[in-house]
Amino acid sequence: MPVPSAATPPRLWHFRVSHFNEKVRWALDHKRWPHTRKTLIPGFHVAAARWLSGQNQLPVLRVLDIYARHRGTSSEIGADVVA
Ligand SMILES: N[C@@H](CCC(=O)N[C@@H](CS)C(=O)NCC(=O)O)C(=O)O
Repeated sequence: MPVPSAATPPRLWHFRVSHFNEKVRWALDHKRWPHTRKTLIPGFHVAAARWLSGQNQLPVLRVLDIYARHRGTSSEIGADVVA
């Protein structure tokens, strides 16, 4: 995946403490992708996760300028970022 523009950086919706979420933070940091982060609280995350991605789990990386859609699993996100 090409590096997204800094004008519309991807937004990572995540839990601060979670290995799935850490995997994606690591991939973003490793590739030095400009991005913003929104930390959610477990239990209160469901509405946002569902609205963003149609499922209940985090992390979700919102990459509007590339795919104009939302990505779901940490494995998909990590593979895209490090590709
Ligand atoms: N296969 C998913 C699993 C993600 C996952 O299990 N996330 C947990 C946090 S570690 C979660 O969001 N749990 C809350 C829920 O299922 O409502 C991925 O790799 O992203």
